[in-house]
Amino acid sequence: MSSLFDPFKLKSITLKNRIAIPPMCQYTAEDGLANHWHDVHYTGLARGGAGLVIVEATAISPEGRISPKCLGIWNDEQATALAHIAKCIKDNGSVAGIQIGHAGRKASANIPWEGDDHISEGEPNGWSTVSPSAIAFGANLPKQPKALTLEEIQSIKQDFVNAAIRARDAGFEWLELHFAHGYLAQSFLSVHANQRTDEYGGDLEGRSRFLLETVSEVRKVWPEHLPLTARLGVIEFDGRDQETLSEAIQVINCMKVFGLDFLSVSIGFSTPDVNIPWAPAFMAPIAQKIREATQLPVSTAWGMDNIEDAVHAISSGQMDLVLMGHAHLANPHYTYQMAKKLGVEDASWKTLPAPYAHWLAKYRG
Ligand code: FNR
Ligand code: XEN
Repeated sequence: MSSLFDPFKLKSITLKNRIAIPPMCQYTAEDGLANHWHDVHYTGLARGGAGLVIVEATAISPEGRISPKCLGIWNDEQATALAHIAKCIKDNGSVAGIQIGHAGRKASANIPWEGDDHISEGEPNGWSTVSPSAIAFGANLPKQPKALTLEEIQSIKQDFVNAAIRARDAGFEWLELHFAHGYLAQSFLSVHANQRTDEYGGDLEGRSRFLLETVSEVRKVWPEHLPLTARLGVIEFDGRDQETLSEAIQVINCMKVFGLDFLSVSIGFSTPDVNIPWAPAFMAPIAQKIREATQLPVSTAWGMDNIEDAVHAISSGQMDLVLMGHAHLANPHYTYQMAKKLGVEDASWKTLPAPYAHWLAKYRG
């Protein structure tokens, strides 16, 4: 059995421990461009010691941004700024990952601290949204999206491929396709959002086609020796959980055939009518189920925010990596502090308190 601070190897990449920081939007970009905030933020996260730092949801097209302040990777200027972030992460001892995605019918939203709702029609910083079908998410996101044409679907797949090429050339070594949280790809899979009657809707084969084709096309440009991963909502907590989980397992097994190396297990968020059983580590047994049913290495987040649950998740074989999000937002050195508690030393933490305390003890007696 593995321990939290054991290395994790996938393809040619070795993470120095089993702790990963999941993608978390910073809502501080202009025109999709990363800036000094992102450099400092991601440097700090890497410096704190996690084996993997995954850069926030980065849009494959302007319309694919969740908000006007989200990162983008649809042009070369953006890719250059992202290359600097990848270097910041690597120079500070972590593997640099990035999540690429399209927000679909949840796009064109105000940033959380300005409402987290759709930007009204006609406002200069908003745009019209797209989805498999013309069905709004509802609740805080009422905008009715336009149903994608077959031609537009092909073009969005190509946007994913172009983004993967830019991520590769920018120096990222771990690519995560955003197939979760009610954004475009998850919407194709979900009956809540997809009522199409053509080959991209209907039965599971139709609803999973966009996801499988995207994995397959991206795999052709993403280097074979680097991990290709996806974040997928495998459960909605909408009362249809057995069916949704069973469908997810079938789709993940197909994605594996098309070249997926790892799955970040998450929640669908395709409908506001859910009853999520919030509790510490509540997604861990679901991640384990996916791991056992697909034989893919997996991670999950959602309340994995204390050392006991993190240690247990890895040592009991529930998952291969633990995603610890807001714990690292509150304290970028959270990994380092867990290591200290467990008595793990890491030479790369040379300016952090533990070695410094050692030096003080030596010279002060
Ligand atoms: C998120 N989350 C998220 N998820 C994702 O797949 N892409 C993203 O860009 C974001 N952005 C984001 C921003 C902020 C501010 C938060 C708090 C969360 C979800 C995140 O990755 C994670 O799943 C949740 O935070 C739950 O994990 P923790 O925080 O309980 O460890
Ligand atoms: C549906 C909300 C799940 C948590 N969040 C996920 C985000 C950004 C907002 C918060 C994401 O996946 N980009």
